[in-house]
Amino acid sequence: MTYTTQKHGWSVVIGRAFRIAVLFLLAGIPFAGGICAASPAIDNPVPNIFRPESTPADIDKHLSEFVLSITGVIFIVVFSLLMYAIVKFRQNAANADREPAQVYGSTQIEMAWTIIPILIVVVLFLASARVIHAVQDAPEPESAVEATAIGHQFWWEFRYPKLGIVTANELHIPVSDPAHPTPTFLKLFSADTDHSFWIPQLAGKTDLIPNHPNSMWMDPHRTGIFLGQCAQYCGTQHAKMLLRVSVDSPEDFGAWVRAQQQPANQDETASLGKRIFETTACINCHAISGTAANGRFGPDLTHLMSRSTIASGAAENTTENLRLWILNPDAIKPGSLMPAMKLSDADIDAVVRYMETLR
Ligand code: HEC
Ligand SMILES: [Cu+2]
Repeated sequence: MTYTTQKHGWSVVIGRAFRIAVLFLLAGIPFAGGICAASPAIDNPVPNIFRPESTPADIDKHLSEFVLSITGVIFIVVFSLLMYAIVKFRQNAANADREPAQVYGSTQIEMAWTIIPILIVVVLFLASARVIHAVQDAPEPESAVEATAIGHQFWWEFRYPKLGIVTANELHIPVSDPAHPTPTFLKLFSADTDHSFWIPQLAGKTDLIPNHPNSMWMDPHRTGIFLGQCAQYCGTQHAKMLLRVSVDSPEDFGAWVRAQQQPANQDETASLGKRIFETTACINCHAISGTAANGRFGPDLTHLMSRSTIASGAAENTTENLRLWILNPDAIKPGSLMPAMKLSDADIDAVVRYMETLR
């Protein structure tokens, strides 16, 4: 039998092996990297599932490590055998004119490569099932804080029904001391399409699905700001649907709750801006307690200035950004569902001044 042959030197073999190895490594990067939120004023390192700060995230991390080590061993074994075969049985002058030995059927080998993978899958399945049960079926203690998250294109609405608080994008929850746990139990809804609530250091992802309430919980072990991201593609501005969780000490959380429960500040110095706000379409989409504005399409603005970012973490909450946002939301978040309101310069200044009284 004749077939064309090509001589393969060592350099070609090593070059190919190197390229294959690089491909495998690249494939692993998204897994290990965590997410890099583009939110301003990050005082926390990049969110990372391998640095958990809450029980569900901790359990998830252990499972990830378990799965990664099993799959890592499989990778090393398969890759080593592959390298061995590539190098050992490569074509050379001595064997260029022959076909390798042709082997057909081996009950032993076929049994082995059927049964071992089945066992591995069963082990991974049982380990996952245990974690799902531990996280999903955890009982809610009396002392839990209850909140509701509603996903909107492209921002988060947070409600605390028992505390009478409505806010947006920045969730405040108390730190949970293991001796007196105060976990936060969240109910998850969606106002439009699928979203996913993901704070890598506090808990696994949970989807927000229209007409299908979901729930999740977290019990942060330390105070601080934790960043996250909508983790389910939900439209053009999905990438700028960031999440910010402030884990507060019990005193700070109490103070935050009391401040949020106050009606909106009625600052007379901003009455012009208030009048413009109340006589334009703003009030169809935004609520400000104690005023005629009771729209629910956009974020509640009653305590706008208590938030450090606007537009779901897309920009810092500064005078310039507020002005730019109201002038043309697309400049900050192209495709956002707030229209450019076409106010005159003077009117925008007045409205921004009013916004800045909403502490
Ligand atoms: C058609 C509905 C609609 C109208 C009208 C509207 N907005 Fe908005 N607004 C939104 C939506 C939706 C968002 C959230 C956008 C996002 O983050 O993707 C928003 C966000 C904002 C924010 C940022 C809030 C935050 O915490 O992130 C401010 C401030 C704001 N709007 C002010 C105004 C003012 C002032 C007017 C009137 C001049 C106005 N809006 C008119 C829908 C509207
Ligand atoms: Cu989303």
